[in-house]
Amino acid sequence: MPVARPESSDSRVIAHVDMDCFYVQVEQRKQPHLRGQPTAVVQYNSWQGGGLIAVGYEARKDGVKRSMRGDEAKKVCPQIHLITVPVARGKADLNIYRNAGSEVVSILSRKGKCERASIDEVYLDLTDAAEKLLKETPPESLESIHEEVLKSHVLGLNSNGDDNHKEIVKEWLQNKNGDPRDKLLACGALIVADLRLQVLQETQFTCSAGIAHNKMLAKLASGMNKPAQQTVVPFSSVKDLLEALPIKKMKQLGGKLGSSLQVDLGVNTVGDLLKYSEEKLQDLYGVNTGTWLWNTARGMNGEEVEERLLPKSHASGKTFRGPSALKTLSSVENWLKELCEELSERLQTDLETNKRIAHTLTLHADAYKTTDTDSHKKFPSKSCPLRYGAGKLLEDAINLFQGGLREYMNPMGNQFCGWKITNLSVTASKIIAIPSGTSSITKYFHCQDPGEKSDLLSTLNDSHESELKMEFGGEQSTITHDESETSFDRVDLSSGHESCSTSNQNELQPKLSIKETKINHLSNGKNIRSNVHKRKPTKEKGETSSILRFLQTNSSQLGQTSSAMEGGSLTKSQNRQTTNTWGYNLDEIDQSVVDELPREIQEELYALLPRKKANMVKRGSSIAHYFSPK
Ligand code: DCP
Repeated sequence: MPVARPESSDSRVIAHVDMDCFYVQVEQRKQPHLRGQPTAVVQYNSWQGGGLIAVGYEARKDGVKRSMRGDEAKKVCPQIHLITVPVARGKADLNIYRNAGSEVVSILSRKGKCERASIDEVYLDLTDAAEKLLKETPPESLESIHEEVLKSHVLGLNSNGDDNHKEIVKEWLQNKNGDPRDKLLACGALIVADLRLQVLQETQFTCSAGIAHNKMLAKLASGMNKPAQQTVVPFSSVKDLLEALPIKKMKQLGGKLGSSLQVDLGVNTVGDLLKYSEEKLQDLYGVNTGTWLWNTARGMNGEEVEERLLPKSHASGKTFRGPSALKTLSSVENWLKELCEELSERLQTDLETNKRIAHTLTLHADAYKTTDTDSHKKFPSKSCPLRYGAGKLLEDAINLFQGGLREYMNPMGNQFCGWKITNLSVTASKIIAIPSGTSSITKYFHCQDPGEKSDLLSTLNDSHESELKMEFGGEQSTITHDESETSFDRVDLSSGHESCSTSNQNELQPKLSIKETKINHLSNGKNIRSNVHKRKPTKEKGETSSILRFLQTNSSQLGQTSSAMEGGSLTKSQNRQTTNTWGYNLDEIDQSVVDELPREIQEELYALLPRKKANMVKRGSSIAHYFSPK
């Protein structure tokens, strides 16, 4: 349900930029001879020539629509070029489109807060840039204005198709006596036109844009004049714009809520909503949605542009139409393997490139029952904490699927047959940047003197290195000891492996019994407080074999491995005397071992592990192997 947010200011300058027939442009850049030719991109699916997912504007002129299949498009436009999306693992591989989207985002983010909203669209908050421009070089002071700005559509100017269009727009842009809010939008139009030209020059892609005082209006406007054009929504034009706008065209009203407004209230346009009081709408749809509807009818929307250049989640999915629907657990597992491998690669790339960690894995499926009248029941989506590595993702995804299937099929009758899966996807979400500059586990690996660099760190380039530099002491990295509560998860080595028992917790664990760690977040200079450990120990103190004690040390004992680790097990007395550091470089640590560590430590390690998993020295598949004598 939509949530109303107070309009933060009606003089913000917000732009929504949307690429034109994006996948087609990406393909045309790859194959320049297709430029100017009717072209469409089709799904990887040979049935009736595959479904169209992007249609170039030349083909649209000939009547080709996205709802068509390749064969139909060929009938309508025999000269059309149909390009099939690249394929990997038996499914569409969208990487080239994602990467092309990233190229565009990196350009559009040059002038203000930038939110990547999808593979080919972004929101920009250009308020500061527009205010600066207005102060320093207001449009009225400009001798000439670029063609691209003059081609803008300004709602309410009634200049479309007019021979004098550019003159009329120029007058509006340079109107000394104009509404101050319009002046800001005029500056926004100049900035956006410039950004769009930069995108064209640097990527060869065209895009369209809407420029308004909020996200909702900007989004509405960007689609009004395509391709390669921009539309401005002055405050004075909002009422007319919304009056005639079909209710279903409004973002968030395309579904059930919009249908209810049509059917239950007879509301057909956004303007029709104006006759309802806020209280009435709240009575009908709840407080939040009621207020949101009331605001929407007036073109008000307080949603902020979030600073986000990277996707919010990663998903890998596949549709199985008609006879290709999946009917057995093993076929589902085979596909989950493909999907999890793809997801794992993308997570790894995100981790290495952007130092971000995903926390939640969700499995979605569409299913129907062949034996049941209850065919409308939805297959439940299931989530769990995300574990890195394709194998672990797969294991968890299979469990989630089976959990969903049990619920879907109603296990009372224990009937698991007669289902078909038509869509399957795995999604990684809650992606969070790893705080850099923390008082870090890395100091426990080779040459861990706070002033020294580890082997790994010294191989990193300067900029990376400065981000990874560890902060010690003072407010920036305060570790609170809490002897009474052991708050890190223990890693239990007893299951089938050598066990290391710890007798003296206070001696061996004080530095790691952290309740709260203040982390100096170097990237934004703010101190953020992280409650790192919440989980309870699973064993009594003194009984637990924990990796953590191997990670506590002081700088004078660096580089030493425990001489007491004979045969992988330690006696109580040996433990008391031991100086325990891990004598391994980070890149010697096997990934499956990292997976056994507490999540907070995993996050740090993943950020540091270089992209050379293949080169990793495999000591063993379990943490226990790291405790044998060196
Ligand atoms: N896309 C897809 N499946 C869909 C819709 C779109 O894979 N059902 C892909 C192909 C599009 C891209 O997403 O090129 C962006 O979708 P848009 O809806 O923005 O449409 P286009 O960019 O293709 O065209 P337009 O110029 O109308 O925005």
